Amino acid sequence: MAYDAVAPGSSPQTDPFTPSADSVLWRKDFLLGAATASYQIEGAVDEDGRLPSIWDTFSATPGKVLAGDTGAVACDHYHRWEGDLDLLTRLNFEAYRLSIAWPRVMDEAGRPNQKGLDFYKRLLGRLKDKGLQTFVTLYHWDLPQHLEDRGGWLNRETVYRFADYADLMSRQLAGHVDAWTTLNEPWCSAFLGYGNGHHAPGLANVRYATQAMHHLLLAHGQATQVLRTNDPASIKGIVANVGRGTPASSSEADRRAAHLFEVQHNAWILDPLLKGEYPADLWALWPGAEPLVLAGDMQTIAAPLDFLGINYYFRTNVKSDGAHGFVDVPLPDVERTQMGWEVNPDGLRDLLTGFHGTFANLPPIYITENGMASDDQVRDGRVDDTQRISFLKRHLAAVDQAVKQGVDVRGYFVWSLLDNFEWAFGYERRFGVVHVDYGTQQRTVKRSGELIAQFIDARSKRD
Ligand code: IFM
Repeated sequence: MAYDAVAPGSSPQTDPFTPSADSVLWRKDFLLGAATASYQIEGAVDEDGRLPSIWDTFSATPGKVLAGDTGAVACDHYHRWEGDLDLLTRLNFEAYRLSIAWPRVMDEAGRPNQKGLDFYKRLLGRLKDKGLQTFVTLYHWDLPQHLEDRGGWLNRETVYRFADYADLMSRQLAGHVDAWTTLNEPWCSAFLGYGNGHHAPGLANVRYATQAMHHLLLAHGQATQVLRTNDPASIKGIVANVGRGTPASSSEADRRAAHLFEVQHNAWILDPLLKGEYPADLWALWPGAEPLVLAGDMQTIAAPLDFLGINYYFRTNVKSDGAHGFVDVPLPDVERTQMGWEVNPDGLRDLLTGFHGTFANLPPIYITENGMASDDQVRDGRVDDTQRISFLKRHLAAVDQAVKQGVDVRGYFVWSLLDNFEWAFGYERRFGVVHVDYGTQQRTVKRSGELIAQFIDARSKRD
């Protein structure tokens, strides 16, 4: 399949990555980085005082993760972090987005675990020495298991424990962090974790999902206040995964279904953060599933953000389920990734311009994740990830179009630096711009990584 319009005689594998001359990508202050997350790369799950997380428990439960994979070793980044940070500089990235494993840095009584803290101090110190900007996420899904044993995100106590954790981290790491993000993708934590059970902790009840979401957002709001006090020099935000829903037909019912899809995926998170209220249509979709909200909660949740992180992967075509919901109707003959996700760069542009039109107080945006999985193989020491190269070019062009339509997008992080543990899909799905051989832990820069490196180098040399 051809993924890109290419000049005769050229090939998308070898074409340099060259955005249009007037693209925002040429602006030297448009940050280009790569992202990872603790449980997906670190391994070393029982070293130096790290406690079990809900993902250790979930992945050890038969049937929950493809092929029975777990994050016990992952990319062994806990031991190989120096080489991995060298890859970032080899690829000329200007920023790195990582997450901290909460169970690595605090014990059950909330006391600091010095060895875990030292790991992140060394890592962030090295990134600063290398001149990279650091985007640090406090919660990318690895909740300490002892908190889940007390109800996890269904228990309001977890909100207060998260604020304590934010307090510890921002006291310890102030000066090492350019941008804090409280949560990565609360939709996944709440809906996949508590609503349909596809992710840890594996509970399946929509009422749980809405209560978990409320507590996650409240934890974000409380943590943001703490971060502002302890580390005033950094910027603070949250990362939302957003979904584009399009109607399967022009019927009123299908257009309503597409609207409800976006309410469930986007407004459920963005409305409380940016308007201080849950979208009323969410309760049309899920009657009677309103969470318990205490006085003052919504004000805490809606405290101003310095930036909003947006993660975007695919578009979903939906139709009415004949009642008050929607069902997916995957389009035939469209380009898809190894995940089966539809490739649709326009969806990213349309969501960004839509948010810009909807929210008067939309903060500056960073695309904190975008990328795709493919079944990449090393052949003769090379990985020609043709589809990824084309995917990245087209999504970056979509970001540029959104900027030209007035959206304040300040940077872009590819997901991911390394192939890694893709949650319920284990190690089969490869998202990295660097290939990882899980048998030997050998890293091989893919062609996409080489082309990104060439572009950033060329940009740095432009007047
Ligand atoms: O791997 C995940 C990441 O942890 C969160 N955002 C989506 C990615 C791809 O599924």
